[in-house]
This record gives sequence, structure tokens and C-alpha cells, in this order.
Amino acid sequence: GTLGVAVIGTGRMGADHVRRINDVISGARVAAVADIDAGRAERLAHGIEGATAYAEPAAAMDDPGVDAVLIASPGPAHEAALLDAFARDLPVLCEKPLTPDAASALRVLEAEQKLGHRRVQVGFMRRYDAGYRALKSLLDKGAYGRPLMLHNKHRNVDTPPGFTNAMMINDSVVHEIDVTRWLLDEEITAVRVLRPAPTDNAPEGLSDPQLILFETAGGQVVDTELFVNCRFGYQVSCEAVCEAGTARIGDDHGVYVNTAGHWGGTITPGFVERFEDAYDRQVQHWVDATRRGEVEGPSCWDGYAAAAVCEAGVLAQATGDRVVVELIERPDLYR
Ligand code: ISE
Repeated sequence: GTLGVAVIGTGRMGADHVRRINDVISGARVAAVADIDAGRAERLAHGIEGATAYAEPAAAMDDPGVDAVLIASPGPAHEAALLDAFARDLPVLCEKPLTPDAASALRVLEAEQKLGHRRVQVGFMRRYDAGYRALKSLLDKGAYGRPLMLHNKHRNVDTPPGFTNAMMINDSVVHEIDVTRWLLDEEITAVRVLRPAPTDNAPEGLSDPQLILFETAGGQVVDTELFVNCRFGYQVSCEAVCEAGTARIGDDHGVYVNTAGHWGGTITPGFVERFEDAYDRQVQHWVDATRRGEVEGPSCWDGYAAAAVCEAGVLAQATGDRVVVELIERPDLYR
């Protein structure tokens, strides 16, 4: 039957996922929404037939219409919500980050292993972007030989109030951490961060742009230009340099225009637009897999590994040192 989803957190991503489940996705409906701001949850539930608003995540999960949970609350609230879902053995789609640090991610990893089966898909939506998927399949086929390097660009128009240097790693570079591990099928073993003189458009104290370097267990080197107050648009691209060729995605700007002495196209304003198709495909895949009784996509292991690389990255950023990433041995459940 139709999957009844409890959406936990009704901020920007939560509200967008509610709209998506309601209007875009097939096979699922919003059965419950929860937010510590109960008024916000109620306003959102009001427009949706059969959806009930709650203040507590656990209460939303106990709603009789709920079969699965989509966690879109702020990162620090994820661990508690994940453990609530595990206690009810409910399938979960958890927005990134899995949790904000490696120790809490490890607790989640251990709790899922106690269930004895995977329950969580982590919301690393770039894995569902058409460009990244095409690049992944080329690399998996060995189309251009062994990949040697990745060059990533990650640009945002501006940063929300309170955005910190640590968030540049934990919120933004976390996506390059995941695509690096996924595209190359290797763990990241060390991180370095270079901080050029900042743009005057960055808020006081924010080092923007930054250049982040990863080394992988396979000996590859990956660079990421992160520039989150670039002002001109939202851009994410990735170029793989292989032994016999290169492949680059993310440079497509849709319609190509000539006018008024200029040629070119438009740039998306933000991640919601740039990754709209990826978000849709991610949630549809989760719904379809869940209805088949399966769990696919990025796992708690991927969430934990990303958190461990983020911790090393934040340290590398603060010290200027090359910081080695320490991971536990990969548990059988995630092999
Ligand atoms: C935000 O949290 C995201 O996840 C976006 O994908 C990223 O581009 C942005 O830099 C983050 O702040």
C-alpha cells in the first residue's frame, strides 16, 4: 500500500520534502509532521489531507498511519530521532549530516547493527543527480582508465546568518566528502585546507573561499574549491582526471542564449533548484525501496565516514596541518 511518512522537522528541507511527497512522488503520503515549533508543524499539516501535526518526533512516529520516517530536523537533533525510529524498527531517510560528529555517528552505527539490518538511507542527494550518476557509471566501467584526481567546485551565492568556518566543512564540503568516497570507491585518509585571503563579501571571520585537499586510500588526490559567498549563483561541478581521459559534470546551464552582445545561459540560484531532480529521485528511490522492504543508497557507514572526515577537516582548517582520518573497521552490515 501507500507508504505513510512522518516528516520530522518542518524547516526549509522538511517543508520541501512534504511538498515533494505530496505533489511529486508516487507511492507515499505525508501521515504526520513534527516540529519543536508546534505552530509551524500545524500550519504545514493543515494543507495536507490525513496529516497530523506533533511537537515530538516520537509522537509522530507513533501515529497509526506512519510506516516510515523522513528526518529533516537540524543535525544535532538527528541522533535522538534515529534512535526513536530504531526503537520502532521504522525505515528512515535522514537528511545529511547523519549526525554532527563522529562519536554520535558511531553510536547510531552501533544501534543500527543491534537491529541486525540496515534501516537508514542518508540524504547525500548528489548520488541521485543525473550528472553525478553518469560520471559514476563511466568511472565504474573504467571508460577512461583508472581515476587519478578529482577537481571539484562548490559555489554558493551567500551564507545564512551565523555560518561558520566549521560549517563550511560540516555543511558544505560534506557533499564533496561523500561524492569522493562514492565515485572513487575509496576511503579518504587525510585532509588539508588552504585559506586564501578572503573575499570582502564574506562575513567577518569567515575564510571564504577555501581549498580543501583529500588523499584517498587508493592514492588519489582530490581538490575542492569551496566559495560560499561568490555572489553570482549556485554552482557544483566535478572533473575526474583518469589515465586516458577526463570527464566533467555540472557545467550545463540549460538553455544557451545569444542576446544584446552576449552569449551564455543562466545559473541556478541555490541548491534547491540545482538539485531539484536529485532530491525528487532520492525520495522516490527511498519510497520504492522501502515498499519492497529493502534499504538502498548511502548508509550509516557513509554517514559515519563523512563525519570522521569532517572532524579531520575542521582540525586541518584550524591548524593548517595535514590531518589523518581515523576510521573504525567497517562492520559486516555495511560490506
Ligand atoms: C547546505 O547545507 C547544503 O547542503 C548545500 O548542498 C550546500 O551547497 C551548502 O553549502 C550547505 O550550506
